[in-house]
Amino acid sequence: MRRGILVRGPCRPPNPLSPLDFRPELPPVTPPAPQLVSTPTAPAAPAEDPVKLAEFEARIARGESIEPKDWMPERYRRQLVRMMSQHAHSEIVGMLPEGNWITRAPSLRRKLSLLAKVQDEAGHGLYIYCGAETLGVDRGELVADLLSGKAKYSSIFNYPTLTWADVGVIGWFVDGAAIVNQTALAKHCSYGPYKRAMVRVCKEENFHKKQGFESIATLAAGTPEQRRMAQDAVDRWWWPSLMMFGPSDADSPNSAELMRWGIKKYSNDELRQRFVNLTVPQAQAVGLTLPDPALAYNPETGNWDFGPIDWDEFWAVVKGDGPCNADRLAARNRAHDEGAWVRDAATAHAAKQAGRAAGAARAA
Ligand code: FAQ
Repeated sequence: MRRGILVRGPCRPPNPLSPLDFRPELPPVTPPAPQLVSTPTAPAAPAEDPVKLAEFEARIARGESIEPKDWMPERYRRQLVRMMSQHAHSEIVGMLPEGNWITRAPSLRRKLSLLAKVQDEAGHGLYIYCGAETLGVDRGELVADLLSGKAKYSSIFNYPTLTWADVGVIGWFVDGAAIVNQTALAKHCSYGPYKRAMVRVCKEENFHKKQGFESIATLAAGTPEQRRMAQDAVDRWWWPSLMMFGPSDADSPNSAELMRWGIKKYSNDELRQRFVNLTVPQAQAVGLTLPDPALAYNPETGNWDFGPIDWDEFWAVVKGDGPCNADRLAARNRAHDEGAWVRDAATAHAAKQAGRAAGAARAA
């Protein structure tokens, strides 16, 4: 994909040089200093009891986990609901681009692993919705916000999967980016349920990344046509994958508050840099080129410097004008409507069970 051009296409239908050896986190990088002072549109926090707030912030400073029944500032609760619900929606919508290829996987082995991966993403979504519910929100309302288009989900899932190689690159780049982001949450997030959920999610994402990279390594070592297909997928997914980490720190209204309260440990730019540092040697290992002429190792910082990100494209996709936004929402709405009978049956079953339990209690 050329920089700045949104591809319109069918939306439905320990050694970094070793392709199969991944560690979720890189050694520490020296990132550019975060510029979180400018918080363009961060909404003001409601007034809180100063004593409780000071106790809460002392707990955060001591590295204690905040649990659902603990006192927390309203802004902390709202930030977590926002972030966790967007994350859960991303996992659910994220099933669609790869789901597009389940019926066309090139072998039984590839089909089985893709089926398992897509199911895992569904599990992550449900798991994170459960985590969000510990903050006193109703999952039905969160899902309604997704279906109406009010809620955000990750920009990356608004790009089409045009060839089989896209499935491999999603595992490699998208799960790879998710691991970098979520390992930080699993290790450091101050909210206990979210932190614990991320431990299991990261283990599964790590496996997804391995299967994606292995698939791309196979294509890269295959026929010239397979190799071209792999390179084309890398070219199209690289920049959108960097955008997954969110706007640059200077334009990130939520980061300062999230970092102050220990929800996010690292800024968007720090994690993006970590991902680039991790991925460049992997691309070199399979002989594929990352589509950025400015990519260069910087011996002073120990980082791979990269070219400018097209933030106009990012915001266009976030605001609903990506190649597949409309299609993704339509697909989710269709699935929700077609699943109504399952929800009705589960509700009727629960009512029957509750009635039986009440009858047994009366009889005892
Ligand atoms: N797409 O102030 P910030 C996955 C929004 S899971 C769309 O920097 P924050 C697994 C942001 O919400 C991928 N919107 O926000 C998988 C905010 O809007 P709001 C999801 C974006 O929260 C793999 C506004 O821009 N991962 O891939 C994006 O500090 C394969 C300003 O941004 C997570 O959710 C974006 N990329 O940082 C599944 C991880 N970036 O709410 C299937 C947890 C920003 O103020 C297949 N989340 N925005 O209206 C996070 O780490 C953070 O929430 C960020 C955003 C980094 C996503």
